[in-house]
Amino acid sequence: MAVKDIYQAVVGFDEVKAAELTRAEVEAGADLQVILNEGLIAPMDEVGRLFSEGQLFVPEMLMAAQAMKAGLAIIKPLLAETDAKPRGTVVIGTVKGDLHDIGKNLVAMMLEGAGFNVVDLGVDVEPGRFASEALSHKADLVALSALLTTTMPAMEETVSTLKEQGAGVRTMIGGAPVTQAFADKIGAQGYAEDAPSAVELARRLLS
Ligand code: B1M
Repeated sequence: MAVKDIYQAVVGFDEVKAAELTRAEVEAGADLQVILNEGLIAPMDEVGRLFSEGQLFVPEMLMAAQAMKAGLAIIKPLLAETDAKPRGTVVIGTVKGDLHDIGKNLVAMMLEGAGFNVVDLGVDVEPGRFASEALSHKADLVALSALLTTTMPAMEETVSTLKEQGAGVRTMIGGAPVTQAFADKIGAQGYAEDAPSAVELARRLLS
């Protein structure tokens, strides 16, 4: 039994095994950062790579993310007791008027798996709420998702509200109808096409 077995459980989409092995490694005294980085974050990078290459699809990525979350749930309370610093805080949500959350949840899980502290506001989130939550959580980045062409204006409104009230927080957007050109037009700092690229972009924006 070793941290690499947790890695294998995550890339093998085995939620139960990922949790059991993480617990066993914690009890055996393994370093929490090693479990996090090598057992839980590294396999999500690999899953993201395989997705980008077209070797894995959304359902598999979701299953891997669930396995990663099962392990993360065990070490998170223990990490909170140490000085472990997250990579940054990301407030994420689907914009006002839009109830689609599958892609947004995937992005949130991948960001969490990559070591970010993620505050998920859910769906149908008002621009003012994004701003107030970003301020109260001292967010480094606000991530907006939209799946409807009719809710793209709410994305623009949210980016403007964040500029007015969000104390300089960076913004990134994504979702099927959204493009880099739209991100440029509304003044968002970044656009990501899918969940793995959202992780890459967040890393870049916060580096
Ligand atoms: Co709706 N729906 N829907 N729907 N729905 C779409 C989006 C639609 C394309 C279907 C169609 O007509 N072909 C269409 C939108 C058309 C348009 O605007 N251009 C549509 C419509 C019209 C509607 C309703 C208006 C239908 C009606 O009631 N008449 C209604 C609107 C409700 C509302 O939001 N106010 C509606 C309702 C629903 C359900 C509730 C039934 C359900 C949502 C359930 C849920 O999310 N919990 C639903 C679903 C499931 C879909 C489809 C079938 C699938 C969406 C999905 O989950 N895809 C969708 C058609 C389709 O896409 N084939 C459709 C899987 C998911 C993993 O992909 O969300 O694209 P996606 O996320 C990707 C990327 O976009 C990206 O990463 C993810 C993967 O890596 N990404 C980000 C997403 N957010 C990101 C954020 C980032 C970065 C990347 O950074 C912040």
